[in-house]
Amino acid sequence: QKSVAAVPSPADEGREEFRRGSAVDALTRAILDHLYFTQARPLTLATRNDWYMALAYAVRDRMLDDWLKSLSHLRNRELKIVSYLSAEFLMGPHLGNNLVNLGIMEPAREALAALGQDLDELLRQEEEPGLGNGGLGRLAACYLDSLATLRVPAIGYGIRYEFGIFDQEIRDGWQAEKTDKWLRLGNPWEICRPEITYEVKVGGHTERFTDEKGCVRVRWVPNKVVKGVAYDTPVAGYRSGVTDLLRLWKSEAVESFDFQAFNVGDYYRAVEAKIFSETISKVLYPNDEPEIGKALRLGQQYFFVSCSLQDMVRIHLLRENSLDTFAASFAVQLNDTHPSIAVAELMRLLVDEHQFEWDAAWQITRATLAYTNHTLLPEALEKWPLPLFASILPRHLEIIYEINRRFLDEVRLVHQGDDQLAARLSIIDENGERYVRMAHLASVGSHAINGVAALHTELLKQTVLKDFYEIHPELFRNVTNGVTPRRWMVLSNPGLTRLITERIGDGWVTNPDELRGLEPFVADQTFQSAWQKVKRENKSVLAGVIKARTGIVVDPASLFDVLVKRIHEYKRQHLKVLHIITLYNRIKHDPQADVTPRTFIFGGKAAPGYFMAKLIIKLVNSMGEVVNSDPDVADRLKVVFFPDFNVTNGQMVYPAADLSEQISTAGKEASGTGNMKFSLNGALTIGTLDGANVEIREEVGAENFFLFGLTAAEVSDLKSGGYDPRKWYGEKTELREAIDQIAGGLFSHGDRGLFQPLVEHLLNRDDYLLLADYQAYIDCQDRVSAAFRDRKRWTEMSILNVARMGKFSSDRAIREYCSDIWQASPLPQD
Ligand code: CRA
Repeated sequence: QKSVAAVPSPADEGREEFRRGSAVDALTRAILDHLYFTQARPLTLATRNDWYMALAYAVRDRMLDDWLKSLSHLRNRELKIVSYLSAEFLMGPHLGNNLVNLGIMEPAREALAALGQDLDELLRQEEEPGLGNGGLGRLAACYLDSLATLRVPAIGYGIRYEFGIFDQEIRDGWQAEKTDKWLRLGNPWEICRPEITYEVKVGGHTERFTDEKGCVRVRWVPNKVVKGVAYDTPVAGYRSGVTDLLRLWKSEAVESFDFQAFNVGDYYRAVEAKIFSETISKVLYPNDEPEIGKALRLGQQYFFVSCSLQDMVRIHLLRENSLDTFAASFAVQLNDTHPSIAVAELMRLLVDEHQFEWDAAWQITRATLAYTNHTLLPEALEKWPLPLFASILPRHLEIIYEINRRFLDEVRLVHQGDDQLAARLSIIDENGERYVRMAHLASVGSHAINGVAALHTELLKQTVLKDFYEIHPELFRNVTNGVTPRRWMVLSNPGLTRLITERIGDGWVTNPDELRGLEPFVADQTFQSAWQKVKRENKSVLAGVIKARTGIVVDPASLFDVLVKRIHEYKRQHLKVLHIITLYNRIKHDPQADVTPRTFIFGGKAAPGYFMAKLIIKLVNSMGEVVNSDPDVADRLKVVFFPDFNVTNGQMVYPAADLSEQISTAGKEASGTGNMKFSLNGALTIGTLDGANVEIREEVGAENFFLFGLTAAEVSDLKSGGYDPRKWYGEKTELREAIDQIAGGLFSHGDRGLFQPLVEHLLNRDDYLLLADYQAYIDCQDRVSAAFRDRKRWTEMSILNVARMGKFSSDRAIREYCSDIWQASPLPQD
């Protein structure tokens, strides 16, 4: 005891100032210290990565006090912990964001300069953890930032994929995928917790037995057991004093298990089991794409959900001695259906492992879980073939049958005789081959169901979850998505941040409604030119990067017209292509034509198995080659496909955009969040009434938004009336010309076969109504071109867009989740 007391506390002021202080000299000492003691490098041999690592460790040290404090809060039974279950967390590079949130960007820059290092270069050294596909994963990351900033105790639970989203290269105009080896040079942000591990069973069968109290219980006898190991990454709030936790699970082999096999001489079975175990967290799968139904993916989902729930049970039992109050300790959010097996797993833990009665367990489960739906696309709704499901999760299938039986009994009681209704609501799809419908499982097991934008929530209630809405309208709510202004403004657009802060102070960073304070300056000459200058500088930087990565020279004075997001037919990148070809033809018909100079910037990855999306990338590049090299165009149009669009690249692209393209077929894009990032950085939007575009337009004002196209209702009317794309093709000359050129090989060196699948699809099916929306889009783009020529008016609109974007902060969204769904509150200020 005595000797313990004699050890000075690490919290002693001054003693370890260099470990925690944010003054320049403290940071300098800390960086040198890590270079030597952590990286084991003398100054003379230090590589850029060594410097990056040393800096990262120095920054991480500065998060530890808050982090440890937050971890100890987890034991405080008064506080509800938000547990965000997500198969994806697209965090983006950590270093810059942590410097911003800790408020030490400038001291770090100075400290490095004194050491002869350039902070910007070290920022570029970080390989981003691409543990997500796009919007859904990035949303989870923005929400963690807001939770920590708002001081809400939270844990993000997910998978530590060894290979995240592939790196995209463009070869001969085609996408080529490269394995993302993000862990290659080490990850200074994570801390492995080898003592926080859980076993996860897979496969096998179940057995009934009578326990010592005479109750019939079920035992699950798996044929494999996998171990999950926790890897923790701190998530610092913006100057909030709170650091939340991202806990990702890595799968490993359970030693006892393979030894067993080894002992009976089955060495190869043991090695196979080990390989299977390590495969679980190997690679991230595409989402929002046609469901692939791979066993491994179901394995991944169950793996991380089981580890996470076991972890929550452990934490809860540190606070209380019974699981009765579990729902008061944790609010668990299911980020889409990927973690929806949580419904059955929490039931299994309570009933099989903790001997709860069914009804009590069910009450706790529903009180704990809530479900966010992120897509209406039928092909992206998860459902698992029954035999596959049974072979991996036999016990869960039994539990799901029981949940379903009880649920459908209730339905039948209220809606007597309506067998159709029961069949439609059933968790098991029995039309033909049988499936487990994960959206139904999530809906039945949750106390709240939400969509991610007002329109999306309405459509959810009218279509995919119509029957659920009719029987339980009180479960439904809307929480429109948001993005964090810290990463998407302060970090990525320092020029604009400075300009705004000079005028209205920096309160807007955590209270973006204060951006309204910019409105009085819209017409102010000096402010306008400063505003234009910032945009111009951002465009020049991007132009430099474009030149370096693609060889294409673009003019920062031209209109930067940007379409970056995953490549998908519903997002209609090919509608943009038709627009560019139309402008090209206008120039070809009249080389003197008065065309507003534009740089078209595309970016985004295609799912590796999505042929049409890959063909669209090829089309953009092939068309770009023709347009970019045509002397008649005389540089008035430039087409760029910016390779490997990810968070890092997004941070350069959004601040440099003049025009944001949000042109999905109405009713298809659940929300979109790129649309928010653009607007927040002063781009104007051209868009359909889809997803959050509707609300963005409401906020910024119809006169500051370029709207075109069919509404969701018109889309479904048109489709039900038997849509014939050939009618539009026949009527619109410019459209016909563009399509004929693609088909005729103008962009494929005469090869008429290359783009045939695209053309054929457009002319014969056109599921996403490009042809029907074409003319409205072209006309609207003509208005954009005219507007851009009036620089003053354009700048006013740009300022107004930023001033009115407050609603789309993820802080607002998180406040809504806290009050309407989680009943969670912030930690008191210390
Ligand atoms: N692809 C939607 O399509 C939405 C994000 C986040 C998506 C986007 O419109 O902004 O979610 N859906 O809510 C999805 O992943 C599984 O469904 C997306 O990222």
